[in-house]
Amino acid sequence: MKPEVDYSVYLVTGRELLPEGKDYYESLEESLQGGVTVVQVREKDVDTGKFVEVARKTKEVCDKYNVPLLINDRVDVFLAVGCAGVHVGQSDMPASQVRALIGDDAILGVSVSNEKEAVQAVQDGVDYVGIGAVWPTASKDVTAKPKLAPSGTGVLLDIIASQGEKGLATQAVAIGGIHAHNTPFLLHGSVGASGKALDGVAVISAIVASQTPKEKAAELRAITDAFKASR
Ligand code: TZP
Ligand code: MG
Repeated sequence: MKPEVDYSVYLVTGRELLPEGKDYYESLEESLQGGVTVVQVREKDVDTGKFVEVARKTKEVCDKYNVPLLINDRVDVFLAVGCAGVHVGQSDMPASQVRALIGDDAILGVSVSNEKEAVQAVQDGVDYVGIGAVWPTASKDVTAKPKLAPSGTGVLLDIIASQGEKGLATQAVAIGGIHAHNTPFLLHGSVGASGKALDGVAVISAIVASQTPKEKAAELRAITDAFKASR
């Protein structure tokens, strides 16, 4: 059975962004206590053995809080760890192939930055799309990938409104430069003519770079909960 995922506060890990002296697993646990609803373990520039080790330990912590874990980029790591699903970008293995490998019971997410990619992702059978980068981010080298330059909220709305009357036919989170101060604007501004809106916000630095990840996660969770209650 496919796990139910609440995308409200979607934490993407980023060990390189931890503040001085803060332990990764401690920060992760605190963020889960604060109300993170789904975690993606994202490791760049580590060997596969290390990725599997970090992902396994991350899963142990997530399991304590019944929070699903997704793996960034790597189907092999997902298979080794046995977690909820995989998230891929536009230059990773194509989503349709990922789906064939991970099966229908796993969660599949894809990063999209325009309508065409979003429509393709839905055709490929994703469970959600990550739309971004919405705003400038220090957590990803977007200059190396000009396509990922911050799009602002206009493109986000185009994507939410795509696919006709009902709007985008999958769940959606936004990513890139999202913090508590701009989240209410982002969520309320995401409501399309069809009523379709963002299902959550994905963040790295807003939580990971903080000395108080529990408070940061709780703040985001209060905002997403209030938004959902208002609809
Ligand atoms: N994809 C688009 S922007 C981004 C990723 C992984 C980084 C988001 O990080 P932050 O710190 O929340 O801006
Ligand atoms: Mg990727």
